[in-house]
Amino acid sequence: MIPIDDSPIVRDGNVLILAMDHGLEHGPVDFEAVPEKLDPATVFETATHDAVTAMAVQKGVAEGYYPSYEDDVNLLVKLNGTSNMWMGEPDSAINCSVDYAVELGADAVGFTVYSGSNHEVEMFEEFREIHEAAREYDLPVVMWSYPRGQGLKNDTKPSTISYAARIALELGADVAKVKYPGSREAMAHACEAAGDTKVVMSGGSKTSDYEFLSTVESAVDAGCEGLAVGRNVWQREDPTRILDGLEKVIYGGETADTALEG
Ligand code: FBP
Repeated sequence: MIPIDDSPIVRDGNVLILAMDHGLEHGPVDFEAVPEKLDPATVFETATHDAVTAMAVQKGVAEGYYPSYEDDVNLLVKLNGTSNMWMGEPDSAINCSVDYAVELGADAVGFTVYSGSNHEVEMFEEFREIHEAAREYDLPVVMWSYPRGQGLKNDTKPSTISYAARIALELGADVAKVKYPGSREAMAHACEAAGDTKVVMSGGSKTSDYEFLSTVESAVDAGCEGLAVGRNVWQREDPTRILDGLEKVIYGGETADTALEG
């Protein structure tokens, strides 16, 4: 972990990553209710909102679409990813090198680690390689820290999320992206476990404006430094409205109630 407060992906100590790697991770089904969002340019447009500090995409989307947005959006290139078309212990193929991410204009890199999977050993080793390569370029490293596998019955239980946050610190991640463990107290413990590694909450499937902002409020209050979100922003009819609200909660310290008033 290195200090990243001067990085472009950080605003006032906080991070708001707009993730759009779902076409790989989940498939086009995530775009069924919002078919126009199948065009990555529409989500890059959303990422020009001031609240967003980086847009997370896979290499192919970065290659094709980032050149038109490089002046207005910071880029986080996800270095591994997987489809959900196969069965077995969780794993994720490395599909982009740090060197190539830099060529694409990356301001940060992201990597999924499925701790608890039977592939954990290999994933930890792969993380070591990308982490040390990223250090050569002073690029922040964001770990999608997702305990998952046949030995884990509940991947959002408080002790599991605290463990996920700690693993990110131990392995050198600058930002740990973890799921919400269900309560402010549990999230506070996870943030403590992460030490100086920034913890951001994972957005999850779409909920109502109020429910989503309330959870973000609770996470920020617990010590999270922001959010990495996809569906809860770009699956909405009006992504700008929810980003306005997130800006108030994350950077302005407002409650969900006041953030939704304006
Ligand atoms: P969401 O906010 O839409 O959950 O996106 C965050 C994210 O981590 C994406 O980067 C990724 O595609 C997806 O969730 C993975 O979801 P899961 O593995 O939990 O199905």
